[in-house]
Amino acid sequence: MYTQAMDTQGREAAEDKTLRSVEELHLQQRFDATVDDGGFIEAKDWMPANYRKKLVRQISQHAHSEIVGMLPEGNWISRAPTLKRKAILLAKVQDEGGHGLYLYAAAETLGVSRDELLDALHSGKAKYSSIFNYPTLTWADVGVIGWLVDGAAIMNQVPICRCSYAPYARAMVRICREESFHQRQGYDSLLVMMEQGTNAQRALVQDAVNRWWWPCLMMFGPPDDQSPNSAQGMRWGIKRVSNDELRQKFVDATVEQAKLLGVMLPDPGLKWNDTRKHWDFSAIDWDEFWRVVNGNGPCNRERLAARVKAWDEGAWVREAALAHAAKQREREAQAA
Ligand code: BYC
Repeated sequence: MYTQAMDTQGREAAEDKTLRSVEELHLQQRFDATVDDGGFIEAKDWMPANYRKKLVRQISQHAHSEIVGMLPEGNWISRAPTLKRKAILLAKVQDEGGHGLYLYAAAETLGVSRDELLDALHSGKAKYSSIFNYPTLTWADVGVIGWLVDGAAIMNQVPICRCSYAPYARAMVRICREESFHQRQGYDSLLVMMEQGTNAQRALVQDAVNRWWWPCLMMFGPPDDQSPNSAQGMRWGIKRVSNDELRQKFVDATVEQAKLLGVMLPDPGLKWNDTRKHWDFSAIDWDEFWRVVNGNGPCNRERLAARVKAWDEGAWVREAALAHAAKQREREAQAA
């Protein structure tokens, strides 16, 4: 009797497993076909566990980058040179906070909680963009961040509007619109300094370009042949264009903008290649990139400490909001 029961259980389990895997195979085929056709996956659709994991990784890193990205420019809000520039910068930094929130919300649709994601950031486990570990030394840095950092961000993010995961793609459409305003305001601010400023102001712009150029090229990530996430990311339509291709597109677009602005890009190897129909540029210092990514850039510790401090000091706001929501629910329940 006992043995029979064991047998039955075993058979049922085996049948169940077979049934599950047929079902899963079917779901996998449907998923693959959608992704291969350039279609979109919604939060409620079946998806492979690794696809979910890869998305949580990328979307949360992206969200953290937006939030940490508020810090270098936030540093200049109280020192903006005019009321107009201050209002623009306030709006821009606030936009970055909003981008972080859309992206955390997109990551939450994959079944992770915001607390988990923020814990990973605050404990130093999660990555965020290397670019935000550099200091903003002068007002010209704010313009250069708009022009070059947001310019690189747009180049990288426009293809993500077609990412196969629909909630991420939808968030990116709005983010990209706002990023293009950010880039324009940065370029405009630099143009004013270059065209109407003093020699000292023009020198500040050139100095900021010299310091930000190479870190901006690193934003696109390691070279394709050293990018462990690229192949699967491209196959799944999470990534549409490769790190190196985007970096090249950015260089090609920026060289022309630099000419109009009247600044030099700090690379003696920058040269038009008539065969490739692209600008050649010198080798990137990937040791510096990995140093920064691994926590040893000029401002890594300062940035993380600022985020942890803001989180700790904001605890009372979160508690008050939760208490208010609980009271409201209670009142609604009593009224019903
Ligand atoms: N910084 O295999 P790979 C903004 C990591 S927000 C740090 O090529 P993937 C803005 C990478 O995570 C800018 N880490 O990775 C905000 C991976 O490590 P894990 C942020 C980097 O994912 C406010 C390892 O290196 N944009 O611009 O295929 C104000 C190997 O790389 C970086 C996004 O997040 C880096 N730069 O490609 C103004 C866009 N690069 O995770 C502006 C969405 C690489 O395996 N993300 N790593 O431990 C992406 O498009 C891709 O994730 C990346 C990297 C192109 C960044």
